[in-house]
Amino acid sequence: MNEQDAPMPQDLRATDRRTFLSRAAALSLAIPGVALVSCSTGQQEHTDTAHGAAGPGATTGNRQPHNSDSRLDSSLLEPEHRAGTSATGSAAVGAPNTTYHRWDPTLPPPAPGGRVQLHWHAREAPVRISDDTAVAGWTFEGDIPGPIVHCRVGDTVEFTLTNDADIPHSMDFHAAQIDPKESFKSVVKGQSLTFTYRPKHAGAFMYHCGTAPVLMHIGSGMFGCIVVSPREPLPPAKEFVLVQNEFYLADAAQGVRASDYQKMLNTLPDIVCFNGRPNQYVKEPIRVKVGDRVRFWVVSAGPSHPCNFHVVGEQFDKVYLGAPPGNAITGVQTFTVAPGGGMVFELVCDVPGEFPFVNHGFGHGQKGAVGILVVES
Ligand SMILES: [Cu+2]
Repeated sequence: MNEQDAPMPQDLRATDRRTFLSRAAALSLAIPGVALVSCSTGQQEHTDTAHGAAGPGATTGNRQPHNSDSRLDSSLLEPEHRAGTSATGSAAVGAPNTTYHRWDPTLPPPAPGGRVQLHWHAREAPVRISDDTAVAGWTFEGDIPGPIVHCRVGDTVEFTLTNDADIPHSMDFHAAQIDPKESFKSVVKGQSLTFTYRPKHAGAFMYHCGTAPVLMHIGSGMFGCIVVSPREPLPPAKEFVLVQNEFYLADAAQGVRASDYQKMLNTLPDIVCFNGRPNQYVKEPIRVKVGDRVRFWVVSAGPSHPCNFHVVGEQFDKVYLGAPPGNAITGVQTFTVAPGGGMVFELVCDVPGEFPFVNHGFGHGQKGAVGILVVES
């Protein structure tokens, strides 16, 4: 028997296992199965601590950065669900009767009074993303993406998350500068968590669930966009929000396709799209008039791929790389929005026509990340 075959002493194996899990969880990489082993050891090293506005079920993950706590891993609480997929709880219930709707990309006006109060629910729900496909969604407020939020720099955003789902969820706003261990921590079923922040910079910011494994939670639908406008308004424009995401889907079962964690790890998506529906703005375009300035607030939610944003037959007068009106570059054909990033794209429609807007990484454009901007005379 060589050294590698020798049985590891029980205490050493447990220590190594805990060390590995601690590191994996700290990186939000806890994976189904691995975390289950952690749970079965019965050797938890810290206890839940409720403080702040969190309920007693929320945890601090106090040995780890971020909110990753392997006891709250998505795989733990529903061992009967289809392994490694989003077909949990009510995520697939009623899917055949779920109707399709176009996701309105219009940027709503900023919240009045300098204060945004949001009370959202983390929900499992089927979401129909095309006539022939419903996905088993993990959602904020029942849709993919979650709602658009619009405020101005310096406004107060007061956010409450209530978790209606069996699996823990959380909220991570990229527009916030805040202690993530406190505010972005996981919330268990029936509990709520409130936090408040004031955005420091303007821009298109992603929000998403940050519960481990983050890949699974974003990949199953828990993401969206908060637009932070500068205090001094940008030039008048027709403003739209485009959030690109990928879907990694298992085969249909009972009229629904669940998100597949192993496919997410392989990063070869079935669908890439804007605002949660492949080709939706080809079927029902975005419409403006000649002479309009058009401003796209583009977020790439990933979970793993960028958006190489381009409008066929147009050039961007300006692309704000961040903090508009600062950081503008001009005369741009295509610019890449990183996963987890957001940028602002402006063009002026000088001539009428139908202008496709695409992810110019065409393997992804072909999978649904394409729409049409109709400019009417
Ligand atoms: Cu989540």
